[in-house]
Amino acid sequence: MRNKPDVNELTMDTGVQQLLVKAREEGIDTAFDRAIKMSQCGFGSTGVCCRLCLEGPCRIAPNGKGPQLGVCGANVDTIVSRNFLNAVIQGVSSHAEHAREIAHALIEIVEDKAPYVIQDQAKLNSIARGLGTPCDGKDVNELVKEVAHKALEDFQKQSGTLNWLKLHAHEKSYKNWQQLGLLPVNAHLEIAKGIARMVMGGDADPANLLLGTITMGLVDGYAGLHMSTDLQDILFGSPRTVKTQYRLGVIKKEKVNISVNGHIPLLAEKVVEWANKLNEEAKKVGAEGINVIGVCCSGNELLMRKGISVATNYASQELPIVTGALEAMVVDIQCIMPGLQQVASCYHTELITTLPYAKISGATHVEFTTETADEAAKEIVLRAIDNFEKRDPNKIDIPEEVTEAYAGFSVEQIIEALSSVNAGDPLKPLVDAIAGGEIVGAVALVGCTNPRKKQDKYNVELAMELIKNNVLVVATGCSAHSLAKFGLMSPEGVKYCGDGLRGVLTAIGQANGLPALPPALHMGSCVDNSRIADLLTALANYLNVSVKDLPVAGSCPETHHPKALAIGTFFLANGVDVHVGVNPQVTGSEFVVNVLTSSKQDFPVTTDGLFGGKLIYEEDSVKAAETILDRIKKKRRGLGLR
Ligand code: BF8
Ligand code: SF4
Repeated sequence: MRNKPDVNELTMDTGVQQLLVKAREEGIDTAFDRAIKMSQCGFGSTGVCCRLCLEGPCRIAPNGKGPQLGVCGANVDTIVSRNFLNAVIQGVSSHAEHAREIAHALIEIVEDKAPYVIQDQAKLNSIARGLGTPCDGKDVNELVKEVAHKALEDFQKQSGTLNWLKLHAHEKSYKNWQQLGLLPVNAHLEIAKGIARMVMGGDADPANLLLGTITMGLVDGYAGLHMSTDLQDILFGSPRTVKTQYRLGVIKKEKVNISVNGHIPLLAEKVVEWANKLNEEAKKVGAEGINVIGVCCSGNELLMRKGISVATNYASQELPIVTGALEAMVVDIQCIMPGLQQVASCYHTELITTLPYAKISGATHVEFTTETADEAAKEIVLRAIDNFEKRDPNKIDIPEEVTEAYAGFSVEQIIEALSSVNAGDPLKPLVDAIAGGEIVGAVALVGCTNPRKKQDKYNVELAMELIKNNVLVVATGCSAHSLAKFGLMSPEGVKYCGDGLRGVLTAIGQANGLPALPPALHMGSCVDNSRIADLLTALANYLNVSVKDLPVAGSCPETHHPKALAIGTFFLANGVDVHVGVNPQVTGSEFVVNVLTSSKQDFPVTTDGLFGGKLIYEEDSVKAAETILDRIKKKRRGLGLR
């Protein structure tokens, strides 16, 4: 095992560094330590290991040395493309399940079985109209039920394509997928079909497998991301600009601290509600009140709609426990490290799982259903209050730093901000700035942090390079946390921008009563990448071009989860270049690498040729920014812009 590196090699976040030192002193391992101990297998990291049947595992040796076919005769291209499809399916099923749960909850709510109140009737009407459901004369409950049933059809129908794809896809992209025979029928059917084609003896044509992966990307985008966002906006309200705080300093010594970690906001919203209701109870045990803080994407969801502060992102999710001042960490699903329980067991912190299909041994389980949402949230908050007195004062150490940031930039909110500059034609100021070159293009910085990479460094470095070169950044997921922590989501961040971008952000900001808009606009959680797709579709419609023609790209510099690969596939299908900064585990097949990463003139079948976007794998953020800029400039030339 390597010696433990200095903590400042593991993360840019000084609060996380402080707690990593504390954890080491207390003999506690975190994900950063486990990443150092865990060597990476060369076969697995290039995608050439197949474990799909009991004839194997089979692995294809690099450079033609050793066996070049699995026992069944599968070659390296088949094995790598099947493994890639497998990863994308995992991401898709996470997002589709998220959307389905919200649709199901909406039905329970309007049938009076679940204690929530529909918050956004304007969004409800607009989604209903988009789905072709007449609104006139219907009450809210009736309309919610119809919309929710339309959503559930996307998990049941046996012909046609997803209602949510028809609702949101750009017409030109839609036609392209239709011609290629890639339109998904229903989410569950496609997930099952994807697994069926991936199994031993299924699809063995690597090009066909990769096309099947694109269909999975469409399921992810429409029956996962878009559906989740739309239904959550209807239920909890569409985000509006909020000011908040980031970093571990948001944990308060005098308060009962509860962190929510996960993705589906049904529970997290209720925890906030019950924390407010039980604030006085906390005072009875000597606390000043209750402080709910967010981690990962549940953090983003609560931040976007409620302005709840955010402690940290994925890679350092164990560290809030190490403050010794966290009474409960409540989790639902996705990106929840099982290692949380080992760390929690060293403190008074109670790790509370809530879903019947996502438990962690050793953790407390408080079962959450929408029908019993109030009882579960109340029990969780009361448990946290009880735990306050179990703190060990000698173990408390809370980093002081906090950073202020703005979030809540839904498409509706961005359009509203632009309307302050041009009420009659809100997109015009943005489009004029792109045409004039003040804004060269836009990049969506999305996704994760990964304990194998120095936390936040690659997200922040890439954003800095881009804004310096007048590229507007929008962000979601854990990368949004990185940018917020380092000042890129506050108006002061414009000092890092090139002159053109700074001028535009300052003008729009001032029209809205701010010194400037932040150079990175926080658009939400990972499912909220749908908002980014909607913005691109609106721009493409405005300019009467395809999404693939726009001078934009997506980037996930610190990728860790298969969900990020699913989201990336969705954007590739729309013709948007996608950068990843972590090995996507496909490099063992030259064919797969060429299909995904070559330009259309360099290889017969590429995603660039079929859809207009390609995968860029580059670990160095500065070099990645150069490649992204080159591609953006190429797309500008295609539009006749300098
Ligand atoms: O859905 S950004 S580390 S928490 S996968 Fe996970 Fe990645 Fe964070 Fe959110 Ni998204
Ligand atoms: Fe080996 Fe083929 Fe089985 Fe994979 S499917 S483990 S390559 S025999």
